[in-house]
Order: sequence, then C-alpha cells, then structure tokens
Amino acid sequence: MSSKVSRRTFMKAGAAAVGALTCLRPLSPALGANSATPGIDYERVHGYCPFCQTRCTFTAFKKNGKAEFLVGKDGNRWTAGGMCPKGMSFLELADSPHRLTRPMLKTASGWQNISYDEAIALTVEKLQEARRRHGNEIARHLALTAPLWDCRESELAALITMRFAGCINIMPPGEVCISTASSTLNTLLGSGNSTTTVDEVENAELLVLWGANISETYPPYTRWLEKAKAKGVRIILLDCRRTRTSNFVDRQLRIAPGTDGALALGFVNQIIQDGSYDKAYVAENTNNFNALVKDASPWTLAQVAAATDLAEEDIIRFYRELMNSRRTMMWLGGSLSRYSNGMATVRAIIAMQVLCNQIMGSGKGLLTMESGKPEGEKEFVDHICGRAPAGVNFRRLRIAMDRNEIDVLFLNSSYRRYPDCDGLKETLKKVNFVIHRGFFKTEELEVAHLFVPATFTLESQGSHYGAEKQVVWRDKCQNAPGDCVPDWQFYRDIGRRLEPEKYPRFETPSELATLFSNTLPDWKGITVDRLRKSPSGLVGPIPAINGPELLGCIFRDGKFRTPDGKFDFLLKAVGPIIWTPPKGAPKDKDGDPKNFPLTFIQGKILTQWQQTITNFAASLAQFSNGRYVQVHPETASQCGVKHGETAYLVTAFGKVEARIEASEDITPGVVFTPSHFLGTSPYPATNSPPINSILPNYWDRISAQFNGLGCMLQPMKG
Ligand SMILES: Nc1nc2c(c(=O)[nH]1)N[C@H]1C(S)=C(S)[C@@H](COP(=O)(O)OP(=O)(O)OC[C@H]3O[C@@H](n4cnc5c(=O)[nH]c(N)nc54)[C@H](O)[C@@H]3O)O[C@H]1N2
Ligand SMILES: Nc1nc2c(c(=O)[nH]1)N[C@H]1C(S)=C(S)[C@@H](COP(=O)(O)OP(=O)(O)OC[C@H]3O[C@@H](n4cnc5c(=O)[nH]c(N)nc54)[C@H](O)[C@@H]3O)O[C@H]1N2
Ligand code: SF4
Ligand SMILES: [Mo]
Repeated sequence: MSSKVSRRTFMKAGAAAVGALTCLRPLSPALGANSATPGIDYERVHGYCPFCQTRCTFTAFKKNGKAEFLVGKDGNRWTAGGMCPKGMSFLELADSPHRLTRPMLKTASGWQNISYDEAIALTVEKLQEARRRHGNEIARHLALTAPLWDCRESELAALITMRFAGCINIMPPGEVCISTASSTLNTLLGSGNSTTTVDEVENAELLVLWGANISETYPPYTRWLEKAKAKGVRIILLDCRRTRTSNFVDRQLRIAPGTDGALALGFVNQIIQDGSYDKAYVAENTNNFNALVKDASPWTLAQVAAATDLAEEDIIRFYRELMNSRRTMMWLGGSLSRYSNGMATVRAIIAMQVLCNQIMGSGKGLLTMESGKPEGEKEFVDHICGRAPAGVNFRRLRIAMDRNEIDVLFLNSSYRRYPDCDGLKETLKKVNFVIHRGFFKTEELEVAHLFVPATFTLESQGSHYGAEKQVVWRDKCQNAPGDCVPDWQFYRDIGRRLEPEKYPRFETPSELATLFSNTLPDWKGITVDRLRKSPSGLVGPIPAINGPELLGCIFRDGKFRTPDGKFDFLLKAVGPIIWTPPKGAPKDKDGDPKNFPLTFIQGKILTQWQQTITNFAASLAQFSNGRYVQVHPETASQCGVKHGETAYLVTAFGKVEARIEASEDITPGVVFTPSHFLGTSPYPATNSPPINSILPNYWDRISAQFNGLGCMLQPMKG
C-alpha cells in the first residue's frame, strides 16, 4: 500500500482545509508527521518555515531530488504539527515559473544576465571603490536593509561581511515591525521581547489579547487559546474588528484604533486613586512611581471613554476583571507598534502589569508578536571583526541617501515596507550602486543596479529562531534552480575577497553555527546535533552541553534585567508618558476631519506573508479578495459607496483603488485593508500598488508608523 499523494491533490486538500481550519494539521493518518509510514519510499528531511516566528517545524517528504509535500512535526510542543497555508506555499514558490534564477546587471539596453562570479567581482569592486573614495569615513557611505532572513547563518555571514566592508548601517526589519514594543520592553524590563513562554497561558486566570490577531498571524498558536480556555482562563480581545481570533475569546472590546494607551492610563489612574495596586511590590521593585502618578492623573473614566469610543460600563468591567485576576498575561500585537503614540501605549500597558505585580512568575507577564531574537549576535560579530560604533536608523539613512551620500546599498528587503514608499523610491535612485537580493520581479528592480537571486528555505541548510526563543534547524532538501545562492554563501564569498585572512572559515551553515555556539557561553548547549533531533527546537540560553531548556518567566531571580534590578516608571531619555491621538488621525491636531474623517488601519490576513513572496503563489491568490477595504455598512453608505463596487481609498498622501467590503465586523468610522500585495504580481487577486504609497513618512521615536491616519472613501464616478 502506498498513499501516493500528488502535489496537486495535496495542495487542493490543503486549500479545502483552509476554509474550515485555522491551521493545517496532518491531513491523512497515512502521512502522520513523524511516524515511519511503511511503503512510502520518501526521504524525510527536517525543516522549518522561515516566515513568521511561530517557526513551524516540518518533515519534507522528498523523492527524485525534490520535496513533494511538507507535514508539520506533531512532536513540536509549540505547534503540535500545525502549519498554515503560507508555509505550505514554498512547494509552489520554489518551482514557480515567475522565479528569477540568474544574476542580472542593469545596462543601458536593459537587464542582462551575468554569471554569479561576475556579480561577486562587481560587488567587491564597488565596495573597494567606495573605500578608496572615502577612506576612514567609509561607514557613512554603505548600508544594508535586512530581511526576515531565511536562516540565522545567512544573517551572521552578512553582518560579518558588512563589518569587514566598513558598513555599520544595518536596517533590521524590526524597525518597521514591532520595534516600538521590543525597544520599550528592552529598556524598561531588559527583556527585548516576551517575558515568558506561551505555554504559561494555561496557568493564567486572565489573558488579554491586545491588538493581537493570533489566529490569523500565528495560526498554529490558536491551540494555545483553546488550551487556555479549556483550563478556564478568561480571554479578552481588544480589536476594532471581529477576526478569526474573536471565535476563541470570552469578550471583545472594540476599542478605537490607536487609543489603547488611553485605556491603559485610565486603569493606572484608577488603581492609584483607589489605592488598589500592589503597594509593597511597587515600593520594593520600582523607581519614580510619582512620575507615573502624574502621567496617569488626567485619565478619568470620562476621558478614557471619550478617547477610546468605549462605553464607560465596558471600561469599568474591564478594569474590574483585571483587578480580580491573580494571574494576568497580556499578549501585545504588532499593531500597537504601528502608531505614532506607540511608545506611550506600550509604556502604559507595561505599567499596568508592574503595578499589579503581574510580571514575575507563572501565568503572568507579557507576550509580544514576532519576538524571540536571541542575544549573542552582536557579541559574535564583535568577536570576529572587533567592536564598531552604532549605525543610523532608516530615517537618518533616508536623509543620507537624499544627500547622495550612500555609495553602495544592499537591498535585501522590499523598499515598499517603509511608509511613503513612492517618495523613498526616488530617494533610492540617488544611491550609486544598489544590489538587490530577491526571488521575483518586483518594484525593487526599478531602483537596483545588480540583482542576485536568493534561495528558498528548502534549498539550503541553517538554523533560525522563533517566538519562544527557540532555535530550530533544517537540512537542505533540494538544489536551487539556476544560479540562486543562499545568503550565507553570497555574503561569505564577498567577505572572503575583502578579508581573505580574517573571514571565518566555513563551507556550510552547520560549521558557522558550531563556531557560533562554541564562541558564546550561553549557546554552548545549542549544538547542531541536538537541534537536529528536536522537533520543537531548543529554547535558549543553554550554557551547558546537554543542559536543560528553561521555559516560563525569564526573570528567574525575581529581578528585572535592568542595571539596578528595578523597574523605572520614568524614562529620562524620552520624558513623561503623554498620550495623544496618532499623528494625522481625525481627532489629532494635525488631522483633517472634514476631508478625512475615517480612521485608516491595515494589517495581515491569514493567507499572505508581508508584501512580496506569497503574492506570487497561485495557491494562495485563490484565497485573496484582492485590494479590498473592509468598512461598516453605515460608513459605506455615508461615503456613497456600495458593497462590491470599486472605489478610491484616499488619504492626504495619495489614493488606491479598492473593492468595498461592507461588513458589521468592523467598527463604524474605521477602514481596514490588507497590508500585502504589490504592483508586479502576476495574479490580479494579489496585484495592487503598495499600501505604503498612500502613507506618510511619519515616525515616532523608534519605528516608522502606518496606522491611524485620517482617510476617506470616494466613489469612482461623480
Ligand atoms: N498571516 C500573516 N501572519 C503574520 C504576518 C503576515 O504577514 N501574515 N507577519 C508576521 C509579522 S512580521 C508580524 S510583525 C505580526 C504582526 O501581527 P499584528 O501586528 O498583530 O497584525 P496586524 O494584522 O497588523 O494587527 C492585528 C490586529 O490588530 C488590530 N488593530 C489595529 N490597530 C489596533 C489598535 O490600535 N488597537 C488594537 N487593540 N487593535 C488594533 C487589527 O484590526 C488586527 O486585527 O504578524 C506575523 N504574522
Ligand atoms: N503599510 C505597512 N507596511 C508594513 C507592514 C504593515 O503591516 N503595513 N508590516 C511591517 C512589518 S511587520 C514587517 S516585518 C516588514 C516586512 O517587510 P520586508 O522585510 O520588506 O518583507 P517582504 O515584503 O516579505 O520582503 C521580501 C523581500 O525581502 C527580500 N528577502 C526576503 N527574504 C530574504 C532572504 O532570506 N535573503 C535576502 N537576501 N533577501 C530576502 C527579497 O527581496 C524579498 O522580495 O514590513 C513592514 N511594513
Ligand atoms: S507562516 Fe508561521 S504559522 Fe505559517 S507555516 Fe510558517 S511559521 Fe508556521
Ligand atoms: Mo513584522
């Protein structure tokens, strides 16, 4: 007997399942994830999905040199074998007819194929030329935008090469992701990301999903909501839209976008006023409590209700539920980092948890989206290359590019991820030489001089990290087409030419991973051998060979990871927590409520990953409704637009065409559209100008912001 499943039937089955399930579990018992199914002559290759930080692990079933299907590893304690359609799409993407597989150089007569060796030689020449021109000033003239890398070894190889080239300006994707939350958590608590692991939700009494659409952005984690519910944990969701996640919660508060900070400050004010916060804990473990008292004092119940559009009785009930809970966990969605007031919001939410002693211990703490980046990378690169000063952020880089100061830019991402991307495109044209790494024909080619194709996850070995600070491993499953090379090879080959003596010697990611774990004391126990055997990966740090993984609250000694072990309510470098509406919102002083009375938000949908790769998958395009805007029927009718028709979504910075989807799932006055899609997709369902083309170049102190802006819907005719 052999359960031969063709790829097409598998994708079809997967497709059918998407409608019904939040995440895909192994579809047929015959394909049971790790069981040795007799009669199937497939080679099994250990892998992980490089997309979101659920970091699902899978077994690739390989035949005739290629993966035929992927099955999530059911031994993975975080996912239990779940995967989502995005990860599955790699089977199609690897073989996609749209994939670019040759290095190309832009010439006066258009793009011309060149060899990989020529591409490397040209890149090295450009770097050396810049060095000759700028000497010791070189650092100001080079930059790299980093993707959510396909594996950690690629990231390390790129960082080492850049340092040897003299480049310190590395733009992490985190800057336009959840940097507001992660930087604030790092400064205040010393955690950088989640303070505990997700399995702790079972030990909580109350779980608050704060703008976190878990079932669509971390689909296999839906089971943690189910597990928590089964244990009687109460779950409250704050979101102005009804989403898949709404199905798993006890109560939802439809808070107005960008106003969570006001709700949090109202709670802080209330418990300070009535003296119900944990006074002894605060006295012993925090500094500058008086600063918080002052910051929160304006936030009466009436003020909170006016800011958040929530009814006073709903606010009181929420505050009471928080006060009555002995163990509360809060899960902070990435969406909180996408507002110009994001830092005030995150500070206020952290203060809520600290005031009630809800950070340390089981069933308590803060979880974040896209967290998990383990420490050690900077130490490792410093160890090899010597210490270097810090580089600039993207806002500064953009200014430098505008002044024609950047000679060479490694564009390893979309530029469309940044707000005002059309303006940015013009800026990028001022860079002398742009090397783009990618997979498909995208808008980035318009600003690039050299294109060198990269590999997909199945085509190279490497490690990665996930939301639980777990490190996972994958082996190479199949050869890449054409001249596609993994980043660890591309950057190593450049680095070796620049610094033949000093560049670390490695022929495989496994050798680089071993060098890494041998160099960093906290990584000693995270060996490639051990990773290969673990379906869940290994939660770091593990300082001893064969040492245990430590799950749960990261503050094991009960102290914050700050210089004095205490939490400081005053952030001197930033000033008080002052909450104001998001910049450009209808209620903001810079808003224009007459012309742009609606609030614009955008976010992720289940079947697409970011702005580029998955838009090229036909298997996913079939689930896409294209560029639509979700809007309440009342709002649609006030704007004179009807369900199903195409209209303009207009901001003060531009407009895009979008199909109206009138639905009561969204609060009146708010407009939502998916953040995905690009203008070069071959499929109409994923083809639309980038959404950042209608968003302004607004920044808070940390991240580039996208949401909360005033907007309008305009009929196409009349
Ligand atoms: N399917 C899919 N999953 C992904 C990704 C993807 O591209 N596609 N990307 C991954 C990455 S890199 C990230 S950073 C995360 C992002 O994860 P999130 O940022 O959490 O995802 P979003 O869809 O932006 O927002 C989540 C929810 O917040 C709501 N929301 C918007 N504004 C507000 C607000 O002001 N307050 C509150 N309370 N809610 C608000 C939205 O309606 C939405 O339902 O997702 C990861 N997972
Ligand atoms: N308006 C708006 N903008 C957003 C968001 C939003 O919700 N709304 N989300 C933000 C968030 S959360 C994030 S994380 C960012 C993501 O933004 P990006 O990091 O730009 O993500 P993608 O759009 O997937 O970009 C993919 C491109 O990066 C390059 N790339 C991808 N993987 C690799 C790799 O392994 N190696 C190399 N060398 N290159 C690679 C390829 O060129 C690929 O085409 O976008 C942010 N921008
Ligand atoms: S995108 Fe995230 S949830 Fe989906 S398969 Fe990949 S890692 Fe898993
Ligand atoms: Mo992100």
